[in-house]
Amino acid sequence: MRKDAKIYVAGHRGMVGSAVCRALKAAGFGNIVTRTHAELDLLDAKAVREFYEAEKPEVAVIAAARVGGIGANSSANSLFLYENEMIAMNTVWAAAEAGVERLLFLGSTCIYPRLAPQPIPESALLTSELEKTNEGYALAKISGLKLCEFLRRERGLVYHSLMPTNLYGPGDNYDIVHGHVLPTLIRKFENARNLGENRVELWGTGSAIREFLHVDDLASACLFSLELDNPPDLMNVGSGEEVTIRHLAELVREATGSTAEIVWDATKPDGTPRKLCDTALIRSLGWRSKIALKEGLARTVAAYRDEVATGAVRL
Ligand code: GFB
Repeated sequence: MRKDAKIYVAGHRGMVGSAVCRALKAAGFGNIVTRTHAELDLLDAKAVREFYEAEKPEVAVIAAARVGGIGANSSANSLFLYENEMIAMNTVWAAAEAGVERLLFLGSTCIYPRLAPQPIPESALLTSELEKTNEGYALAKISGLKLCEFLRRERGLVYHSLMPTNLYGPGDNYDIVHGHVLPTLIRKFENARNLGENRVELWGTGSAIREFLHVDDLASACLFSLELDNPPDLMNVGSGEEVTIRHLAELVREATGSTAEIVWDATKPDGTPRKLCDTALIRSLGWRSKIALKEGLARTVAAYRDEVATGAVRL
């Protein structure tokens, strides 16, 4: 990619989009186009078409999405399906119509079947049933990546996708009910430490296994894949570092300095039992993650404290 290429980053205020913008700027890409939600509603097909026609970006990175943890997804599958489907269709289709040469679409490893072989290879896509708690989100992301694949095949456009595993990092959403597990645990243990509470209630049984990737590692994978002349249609991005939710809780408790006892609410869902992605493909091309979970966790707790202190935190 030329350093002066005009690059549109959709979702630049989110955790992923802001990390992608940071990485692009650090790598010397200075011509980045963004729009806030108030300036451009990605659910509005006409507005998105007009935006692409007016701006004519050469490259687009689609990091905009309605995201959330198991609580948010399972209580609003319809909303997660509708909004993410519209965002994907509008941003990808209008890009093709406006002649955007290159597009990177971001999804999530929840597109894979609930009981996919572990570690999950890209070839597991659409081989069996999805996890019910995030079926809406997964279906929308599958549509988005398929639209990229079809456009590439039919029109020769280099539109491709990355599927990151569970992400965390600065700028995350710390909402106790709607957030993902890692940021929610940071907030719960921080609150317990600050308020001197001696117990923290967590969801499920703690037996589910998740893999976590720092968002700056994902941003580096985005730049890496955009620099490939002929990227695979779909590539997983992960750290290979798996933990049970129980162990994660202990790590977060330690990172925050809390001593609260952990209590499990087994009436809440565990979700997919295990979700480790197979990263052989992206590693074979030369990319690997750099930020280990313990280090990333320490950095994220520090970032959370800064965000709270400056009032920038998303709760
Ligand atoms: O990140 P998370 O909410 O979603 O993690 P998924 C859920 C796991 O953490 C479940 C446990 O096993 C929960 O039982 N958990 C324990 C908690 N305590 C808590 C808590 O206080 N809050 C939360 N949120 N979980 C998401 C999908 O699945 O993964 C999204 O819903 C997306 O669509 C994302 O794909 C990457 O990992 O289960």
